[in-house]
Amino acid sequence: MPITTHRRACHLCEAICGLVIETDGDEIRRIKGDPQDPLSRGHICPKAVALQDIHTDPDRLRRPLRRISARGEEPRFEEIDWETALTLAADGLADTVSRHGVDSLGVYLGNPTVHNLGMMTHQGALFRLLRTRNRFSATSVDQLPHHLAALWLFGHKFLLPIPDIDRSQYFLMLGANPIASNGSLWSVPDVRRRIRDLQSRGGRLVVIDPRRTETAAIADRHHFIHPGSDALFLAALLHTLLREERTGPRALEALTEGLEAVSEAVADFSPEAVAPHTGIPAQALREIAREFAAAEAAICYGRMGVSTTHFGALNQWLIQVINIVTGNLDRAGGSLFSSPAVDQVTATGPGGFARSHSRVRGLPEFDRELPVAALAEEITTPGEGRIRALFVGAGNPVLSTPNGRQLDQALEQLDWMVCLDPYLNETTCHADLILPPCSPLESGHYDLAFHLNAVRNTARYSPPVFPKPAGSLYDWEIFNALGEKVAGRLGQDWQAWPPPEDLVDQGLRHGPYGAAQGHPLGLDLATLREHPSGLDLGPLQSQLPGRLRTPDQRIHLDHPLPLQDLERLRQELQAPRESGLRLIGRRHIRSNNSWMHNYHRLIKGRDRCTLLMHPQDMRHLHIGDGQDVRVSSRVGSLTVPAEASEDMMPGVVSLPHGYGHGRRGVQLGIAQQHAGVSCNDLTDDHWLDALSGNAALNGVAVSVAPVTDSPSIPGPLVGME
Ligand SMILES: Nc1nc2c(c(=O)[nH]1)N[C@H]1C(S)=C(S)[C@@H](COP(=O)(O)OP(=O)(O)OC[C@H]3O[C@@H](n4cnc5c(=O)[nH]c(N)nc54)[C@H](O)[C@@H]3O)O[C@H]1N2
Ligand SMILES: Nc1nc2c(c(=O)[nH]1)N[C@H]1C(S)=C(S)[C@@H](COP(=O)(O)OP(=O)(O)OC[C@H]3O[C@@H](n4cnc5c(=O)[nH]c(N)nc54)[C@H](O)[C@@H]3O)O[C@H]1N2
Ligand code: SF4
Ligand SMILES: [Mo]
Repeated sequence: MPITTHRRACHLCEAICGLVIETDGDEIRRIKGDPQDPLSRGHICPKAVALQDIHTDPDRLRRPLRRISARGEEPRFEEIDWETALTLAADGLADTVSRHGVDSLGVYLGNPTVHNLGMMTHQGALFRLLRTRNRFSATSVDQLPHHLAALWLFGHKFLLPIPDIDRSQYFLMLGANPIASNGSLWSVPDVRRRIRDLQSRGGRLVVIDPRRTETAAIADRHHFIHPGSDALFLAALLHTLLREERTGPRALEALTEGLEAVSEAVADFSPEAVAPHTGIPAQALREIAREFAAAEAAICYGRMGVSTTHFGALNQWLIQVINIVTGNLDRAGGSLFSSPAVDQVTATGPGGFARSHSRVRGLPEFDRELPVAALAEEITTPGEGRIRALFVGAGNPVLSTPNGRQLDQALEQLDWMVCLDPYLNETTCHADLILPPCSPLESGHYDLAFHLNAVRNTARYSPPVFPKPAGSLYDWEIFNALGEKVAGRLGQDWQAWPPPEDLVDQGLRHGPYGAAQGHPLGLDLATLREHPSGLDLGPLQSQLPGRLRTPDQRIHLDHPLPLQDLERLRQELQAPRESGLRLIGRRHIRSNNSWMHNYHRLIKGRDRCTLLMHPQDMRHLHIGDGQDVRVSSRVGSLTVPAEASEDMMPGVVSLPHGYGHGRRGVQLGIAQQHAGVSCNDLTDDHWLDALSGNAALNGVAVSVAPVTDSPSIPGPLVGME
């Protein structure tokens, strides 16, 4: 057969790289970067080939599964046909809400939801029908603080300022490792080259991280910081900028209000006062403040390492206030809002916060979702509104949420559970039904989420590479079928949603480049299809005040919630810093959260699920390199090999998340050979950002002790504590 060339955006991470995929019949021959893609310009990472491995993986489910063993027993499943599966699923959902009320159904949606067009467009309708308040997602173990800061400052949860690295001169980066992650809330393919370009223009990258990461290694300067102390560092940075009057230029002043209140609130946070807490000398902080203010254009950006700490929301708010007061918001080379072709800012509501609270612990909702740290207790605590049945879509919360072991056990107390997922894994093995969508390469793709966060305005539609095999369903078809059946059971009206492509077409027509907006491009899906490598819509532009969604189109710096949280931070400043080891996470370029360990090409090589420790801490605790150690936190303990690393800050240990595949019932042949342990068996469902309810996955207090009496156990048994 002749070779066919397909062009497609990779949906696996936020970088949305353009790919050229060569196929021969139903086989993939080659996957390489698409040099014509205006955003990624030919860049790809090693995970791109995993698209092929996902597609051919024998463990990927092709037919729905029904559980045939009782709860508490070793999970066993049988394949069933789609009609039976959808009927059973709809019956389960409808029965739950009609017998026990809408809140007895819990919903958790995981990270791949936002990387999947059909899930983005079609999940909402089903859950509007079911009306439960017990909705959860990966947002509250991730980017919740960014949405809150955006809501408080700019009036819309999706108004996230994007670091304009390509035109910047100074980049202050806290708690992010884009060389491994390829960027987050910042779609920035080929970030290594962009950093190199920044440096060759005479610009500088300064990284603040408790580990000398792959990104820190290429930075102009790196400072270790005690985990969880960034809010003190940022408050002192703001304090210094304001005291030394290093604010300006004036452009934003006319748009902002409430600076005096902020100035007062950070008065106590001098560089000298915070230094013992952060570990960063006062002089170094002052230098950063001066360089940042003096740079022609500067960026302050922070990601997981500051979001998932006990001051996550305050961190993200402080970061944007620093960008605003130095005049770096809405400025080329600073941070700007994007203008995506399908604009989620105009298409969705602004989001709201703390309008209701979780039943058991009273944690605040955000955008009608509750913090996932509360999921287990909402299942296990008796009373009105207890979650009895659970829908999980594209998520693996047993491995990805704090105190995952507790959730693992809680899931066994459910009456019923259904998962929309292509794998039988640590979470889905608890389900009564698993509904597997077809392979991603059999679906069309338009990235509704990540064009919004990209360093350049571009748009790209990817048609399916392979036709959908007979007897399989897209994620969106599953949602439509469930909606119809559930509505029938509940006696409610239902209208099937059109295919995602139709919705993208409408979104493009009504977006900023669409005919409905009178734009000369008159963009629609047909036009976009004529540009298989994507359409370049230009660099990010200044858009203030027009883009703001605050009622008066001004930025109010004195929002009461972050200002009150500075009071909580002040208490931290006054207390002595607690001693003891702190646990942080890490990511690796060849992995992606919990679900990409089943591909030989990515997982091969040396064990990556190790506890990195500074040699000084290891000597002190009598731990040898490679020796098994017992790591314990308030909620649990596990055994893992220790690995000596001079790149760790002394007093800090690092373990990646997403491992722990050696549990019973899992059907991931390759991942089980590299099972590792789950970092979230140590993270604490009660160690949160008190303001937002976001999980504090970083900075968890742990103790580490050598395991002397047991030799290291190879293979899957390691995870089975
Ligand atoms: N300790 C610690 N924990 C963390 C983090 C950390 O840094 N440290 N990071 C957190 C972050 S940022 C995130 S985003 C979360 C992720 O948390 P989750 O989203 O809960 O977990 P994932 O590992 O992304 O699991 C994705 C699931 O989706 C399935 N899937 C993949 N593609 C598709 C698809 O196209 N359709 C459907 N229906 N299913 C699909 C996979 O089989 C898998 O079961 O983890 C969080 N947990
Ligand atoms: N290869 C790969 N790519 C991915 C993913 C993946 O799992 N693997 N996951 C994707 C997802 S869902 C997300 S959300 C993004 C995340 O993207 P990033 O946030 O860029 O990735 P992380 O590696 O989590 O980076 C967090 C950094 O914070 C540091 N850190 C920990 N605690 C602290 C602290 O208290 N203060 C400071 N200043 N730093 C701290 C850690 O050492 C780490 O270097 O990556 C995405 N891309
Ligand atoms: S960087 Fe992300 S989007 Fe690009 S090829 Fe790798 S996984 Fe795909
Ligand atoms: Mo994430």
